Amino acid sequence: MRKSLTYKILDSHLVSGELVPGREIGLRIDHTLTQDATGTMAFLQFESMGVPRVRTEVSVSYVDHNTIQQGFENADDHRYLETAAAKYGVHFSRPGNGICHQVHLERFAAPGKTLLGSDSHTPTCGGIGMIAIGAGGLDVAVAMGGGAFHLIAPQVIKVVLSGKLRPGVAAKDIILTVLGILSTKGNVNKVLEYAGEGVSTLSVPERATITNMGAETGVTTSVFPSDKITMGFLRAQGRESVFKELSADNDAAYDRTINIDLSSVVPMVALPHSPGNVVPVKDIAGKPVDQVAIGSCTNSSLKDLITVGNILKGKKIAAGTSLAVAPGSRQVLSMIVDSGALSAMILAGARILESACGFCIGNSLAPHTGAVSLRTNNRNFEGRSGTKDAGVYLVSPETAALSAIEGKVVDPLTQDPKTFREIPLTEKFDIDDSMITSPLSSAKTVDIIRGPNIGEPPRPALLMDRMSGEIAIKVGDKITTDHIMPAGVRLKYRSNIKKYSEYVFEDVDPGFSKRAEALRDSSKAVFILAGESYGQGSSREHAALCPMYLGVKAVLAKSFERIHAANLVNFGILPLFFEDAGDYDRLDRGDIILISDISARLDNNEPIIAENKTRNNTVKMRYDLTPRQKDIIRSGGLLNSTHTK
Ligand code: MIC
Ligand code: SF4
Repeated sequence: MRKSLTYKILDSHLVSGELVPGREIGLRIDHTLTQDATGTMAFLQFESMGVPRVRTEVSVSYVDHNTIQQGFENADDHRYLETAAAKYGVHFSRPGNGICHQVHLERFAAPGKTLLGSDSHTPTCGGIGMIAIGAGGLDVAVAMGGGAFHLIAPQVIKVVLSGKLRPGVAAKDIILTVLGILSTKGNVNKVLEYAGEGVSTLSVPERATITNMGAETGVTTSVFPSDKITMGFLRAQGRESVFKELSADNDAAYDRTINIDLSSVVPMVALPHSPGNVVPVKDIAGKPVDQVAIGSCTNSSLKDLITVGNILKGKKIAAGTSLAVAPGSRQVLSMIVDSGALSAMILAGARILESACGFCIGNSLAPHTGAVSLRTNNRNFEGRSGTKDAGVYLVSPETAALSAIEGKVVDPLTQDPKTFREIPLTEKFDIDDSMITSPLSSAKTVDIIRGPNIGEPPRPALLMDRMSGEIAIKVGDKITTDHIMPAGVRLKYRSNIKKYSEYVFEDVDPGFSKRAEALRDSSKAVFILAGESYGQGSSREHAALCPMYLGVKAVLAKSFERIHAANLVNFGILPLFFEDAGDYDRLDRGDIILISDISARLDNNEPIIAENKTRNNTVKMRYDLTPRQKDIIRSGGLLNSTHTK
């Protein structure tokens, strides 16, 4: 059969299962990527597996999320990660070197390879023709140890691009258009594969903007072909030797096709509080803007920032509006110095931030109360910016820069097209890998340094066949992992599970953690009741690990997002969904629930019955677990099952 590009790469990495959509497959992983906020736990888990050195072609540990270093915790994590990388054969990208996805694209990514990253925006490297997938830290730890990554063989959606973007319209507007079509739910176990003659009009970093934010649709990943433009990018990075031309077979079969004429794409914006709330920028043009923030792994490439510099040149930002810019990498930063874009930004009044996640993860630059904040990042979940009642609007760098000058939302299409100077493809990037420490050839002499913030990863208990307990929280649809496990100022507790667990559902229901703990301590099971698409967003496994620590045994939801469902299984929590979604209304917080006969029902694929002792009713719950996942659940999580193998 003629193959899609996705299936070609999957096929060449298949180690188990049958490559049929809907079936579980195991993949060989060539590259792994971790970042400090998920990486510390991933390395602790890797250590507890007892593997002496990583068994991948390339593994890189980045420090980009927690770089604020308020207190000793972040710095302790960095030192732990640096020493662990040296011991286990991992490249270490030091704080200040840039955001993991941007740096991986620049310095490591290679067409046709697989990449597993403990960050949901790992698909960024799909822009260069990799199958790049986000997962929980534990899955990445297993891949570092040479284990396969298991996933459901996806359906493939072909996105055919034709034509060319008009001046002032950007790659960000393409992915926002795709989000407008697909929304943020209902796309689990799908891949977006880009094709068509419009592809050759987009540079690799523009393609990466599109694959990066594809994560917001909930797909497994997104991928572009590898072509002459890819070759040019790799040559400019001094890495042409890894180039491989890749595309789908002619007439490959797809599960769905979406056609986008680039010349008709218009500037788009995602309104608060979901990346799927997409409307044309013209619909909100003129709205006063308090803050503009340009950066994040979606939009901080050299082209993005040169575009911003060109727009700001000779202009000043409006009084009453602040502008901050965070270049995606040290390479980008040094090149905007040379090109003059940086001085244009500084002279316009921009605040220049470190090359790191920064405001995107909400650990700095929280907007003022009730502010309108225009940002180029990929997520605008309520409260993620650090200010609960601020409204974050996601836009392109073009829209952001123009709006900073005017102090109100500007539609780039209303400007003279000459405002947007054509930016030629970069022929030579500044190459300086001195902030990446290469692994030592021998690990013998390395001592891993652990500060007091670094604890042991807790292990779940074996599956209970009978769970008796209480629904400790009832939440609605589209609960993100930011709702479950806030990042921002709490990020520094990522390696201290006991402390971090105090903040589970902090913004949704601050009493949850104490309530759950009390139930756990009286040997009661804790249940979470949720609506559609539970666990959207980040890959942070802490959204499963900390609830597990608090005694959560099962989540009863209408539906789950892929990475989070896998994380729940990895930590021994049952992800159960309603056979009849209407049953959600027949349960409430505080209800006493009994679930029995779990093992036998899992064995026989029978529904699991939740008996509601408070309301005297029963509800039927289903599960989407492969035989391998059932084994993991029975052993009380992946670490237990990996360890005992
Ligand atoms: C995010 O964008 O939400 C993060 C922070 O990068 C997360 C990872 C994390 O929570 O550490 C992600 O996207 O997976
Ligand atoms: Fe960092 Fe934001 Fe990208 Fe997450 S989305 S990796 S926090 S820049």
